[in-house]
Amino acid sequence: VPAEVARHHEHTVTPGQWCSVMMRSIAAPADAVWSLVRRFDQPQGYKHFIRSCQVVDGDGVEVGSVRELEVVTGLPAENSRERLEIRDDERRVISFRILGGDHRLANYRSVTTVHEAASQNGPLTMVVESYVVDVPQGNTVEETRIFVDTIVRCNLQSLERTVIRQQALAAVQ
Ligand code: A8S
Repeated sequence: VPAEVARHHEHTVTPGQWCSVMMRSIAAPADAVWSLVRRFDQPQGYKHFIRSCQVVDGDGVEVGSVRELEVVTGLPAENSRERLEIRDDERRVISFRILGGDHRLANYRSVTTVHEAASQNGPLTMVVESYVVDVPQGNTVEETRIFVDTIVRCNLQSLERTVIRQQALAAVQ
C-alpha cells in the first residue's frame, strides 16, 4: 500500500474514542470494486443496512456533499446525516464523517481505500476500511468495537458478494 494512501488511515484518537481497521480481499478488479465504493450518493448499492439515501447538500461527488440515510428496521438507529470528506478516484480513497442522526455513533469518521493486489490467479483487490468513533455514554469500548466492527464487516462482505455477482453477470453477456 503506497504511503500516501496508508496515511489516510492514520486517525487522531482522543480519550473516549475507539479506532479500528478492517480489511477484505476480493477476487475482482479494483475498478469493479471502486465503482461501488465511490458512490457516496448510493451506499445502499452494497451496504444492506441502508434502506434509502438522499443527497441533501452538494452533488454527491464533491467534498462537503451531505447525504441523509434511512436505516433498515431492527437496528438501534433510524437515520444518519453524513458528509463526504475525501473522494479521490485516482488513488481510490473515500471518507465520510457522521454529522448527526437518530443513532449512537457520534463523531464517526471512516476512510475506505481500494488497492490492486498482485495475484497469479486472476485479479485481486484489497479493501481497507478504518474508522474512529466516540464510545457512547453507558457503553464500554468492547461493546462499541463489536457493534461497529460487525457493521463494517457485514458491509465488506456484501461489497464482495455484490462485486462477484456483477462480474458473473457481465461475463455471460
Ligand atoms: C458505514 C458504517 C457504519 C454505519 C452505521 C458504522 C449505521 O448506518 C448503522 C447503524 C447505526 O446504529 C449507526 O459505513 C448508523 O455505514 C447501520 C445509522 C450510522
